[in-house]
Amino acid sequence: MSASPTVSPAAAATFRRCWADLEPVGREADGTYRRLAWTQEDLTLRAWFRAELATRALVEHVDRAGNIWGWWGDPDADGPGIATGSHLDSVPGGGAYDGPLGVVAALAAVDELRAQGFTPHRPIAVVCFSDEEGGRFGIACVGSRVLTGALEPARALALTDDAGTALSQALEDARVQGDDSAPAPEACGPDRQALGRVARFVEVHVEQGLSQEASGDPLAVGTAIWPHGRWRVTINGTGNHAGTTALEDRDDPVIGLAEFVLAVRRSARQHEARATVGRVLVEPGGTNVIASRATAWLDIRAVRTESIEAVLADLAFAEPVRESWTAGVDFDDAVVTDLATATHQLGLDAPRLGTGAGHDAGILSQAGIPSAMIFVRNPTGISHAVGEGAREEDCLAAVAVLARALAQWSSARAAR
Ligand code: HGY
Ligand code: MN
Ligand code: MN
Repeated sequence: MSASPTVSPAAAATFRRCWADLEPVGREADGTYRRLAWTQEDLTLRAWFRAELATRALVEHVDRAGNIWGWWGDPDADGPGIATGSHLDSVPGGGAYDGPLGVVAALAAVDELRAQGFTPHRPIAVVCFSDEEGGRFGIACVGSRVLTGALEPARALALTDDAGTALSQALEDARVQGDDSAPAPEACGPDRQALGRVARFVEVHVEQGLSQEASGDPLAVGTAIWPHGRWRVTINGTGNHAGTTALEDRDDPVIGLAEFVLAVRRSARQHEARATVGRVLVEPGGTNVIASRATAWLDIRAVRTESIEAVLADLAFAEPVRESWTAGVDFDDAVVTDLATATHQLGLDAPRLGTGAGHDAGILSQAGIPSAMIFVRNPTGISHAVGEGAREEDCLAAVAVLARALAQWSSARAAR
């Protein structure tokens, strides 16, 4: 395999410095990251991103959903333009790369183009989407879904976190703490103007799996996102004393929860789906108390929607309530082809990969913006947990390919 493409010293320095800036923010003692939407960690990251835009004289536009765009050139005069970026929020116990890699790669790609003396004829934007993970309020891609109209603002604003704080309150709190990029709840909603500025979107993302490590491919081109959804299951019981209640007198919802979780695994295996119960709530939660209620959140994904429907049919006994649904996405062929070509021109052959992970690129694609992704090899394949990672050499290769694609797409007024 030929040597990986790389970037100018300036762009490599940007990558390293940005990574060093981000590394301590929201890092927990066990090495995972807790950067939940609109918490202090997120506000710190958002302020950091805005400063990075200002450093590069990228003109800041914050859309009505709180996503932050930095434009090189004027998209309202010379657009629509080309956008690239990702998110900075994490899941609880998250890794360092999921999201930030795409944001830092975008900033480094701008620096790479400037180091090459490139001047875009079409505007280029670096974007940081808000609340992609849904780690606090329970629905993924809130920023891009509200932006595109895929999520009603009223529903989004009413979402609450485990402490019962509504998103609307979290936005108000962020504004009080000085983050004027947090939309006022009453102004939060779709933003056709912001969306109309974007002709194409590409997201660099750490691979969330081991296929590239196994195949020895530093980069891959993301071609599709599997359909996936989230459901909530509530099992009611009768609270009682753990020591004085005979087993035959119990109505313990945790037993039902255990049976449900095992049924999920059986059905997922039968229907070739990936179904997960990663979050449960047992109330009231006393060690010496038989619970009165158990709640489980179910995440189901599969290559085919029919597989998800089959799993849901098996689990109908538990009456799952849908909280979010994302139809499968096939990314734009022309964007995929251009990314694969740019990679090849830089000496690498990039396999084309579908993914079971959701991304803002998928939401923008569903809103009609031609999009695709560049996946960076992850030596552990782990994501959403400690151990998530990528080699710097592979990250810089992604920056080189991203810069080349941005240059190609912004060199002339190409078709959308
Ligand atoms: O859940 C997902 O697939 C993404 O990480 N938000
Ligand atoms: Mn992500
Ligand atoms: Mn993620």
